[in-house]
Amino acid sequence: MEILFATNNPHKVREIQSLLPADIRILTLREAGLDQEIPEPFDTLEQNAQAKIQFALQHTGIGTGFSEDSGLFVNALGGRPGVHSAHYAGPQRNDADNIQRVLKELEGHSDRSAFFQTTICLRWDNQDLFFKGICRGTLRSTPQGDQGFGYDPIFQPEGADRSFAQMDLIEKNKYSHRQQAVQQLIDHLRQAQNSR
Ligand code: ITT
Repeated sequence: MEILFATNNPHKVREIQSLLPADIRILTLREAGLDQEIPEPFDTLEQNAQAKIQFALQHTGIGTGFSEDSGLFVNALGGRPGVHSAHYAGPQRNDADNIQRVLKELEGHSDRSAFFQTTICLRWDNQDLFFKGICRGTLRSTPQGDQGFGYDPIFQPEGADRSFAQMDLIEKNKYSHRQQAVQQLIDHLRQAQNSR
């Protein structure tokens, strides 16, 4: 099976493809002929995920696919950067700048707890289905590691002693928000395949 994944983020493609069984292959936006930024105008992960897959399907003419919207929610910052994680420090969407802004805003706060949350929206048989995952942890005061993407260098998941960016993909997947949501996506795709 080949399924459209409506994202412009190659790290998400890599992480999700690594979790999918060998017989489910991601079709990227570029492979589907769409090479543009997809608008994310809403305040919730769910609404943005739904908007992304709707936009991608409309512009490619494909009938089925999924999208993913995610973010880092920092408790001492009232949940920021949240849905604005990708461009928190500005439209340049730069990971290092985003990290510096979060660390600066956290200065003086003793509560360094945070969580990643992700919502996948699967458009299947003309229905939108949502799958969610959460990974709780704490924010380190200095970035560590060079793997992964986004806020990985400062995020340490509960139960680990190092940052996501110090882990390889297999280890990150043991904890990650994305892995939890993808597992539900796989279960749904399997059930749908079996009932055909
Ligand atoms: P698409 O919208 O094209 O899928 P994007 O990077 O713009 O790609 P989002 O709008 O969902 O994606 O923003 C998610 C941001 O949250 C992402 O750019 C990172 O800054 C952060 N993020 C999400 N998951 C993460 C993870 O596993 N590790 C580190 N940072 C993550």
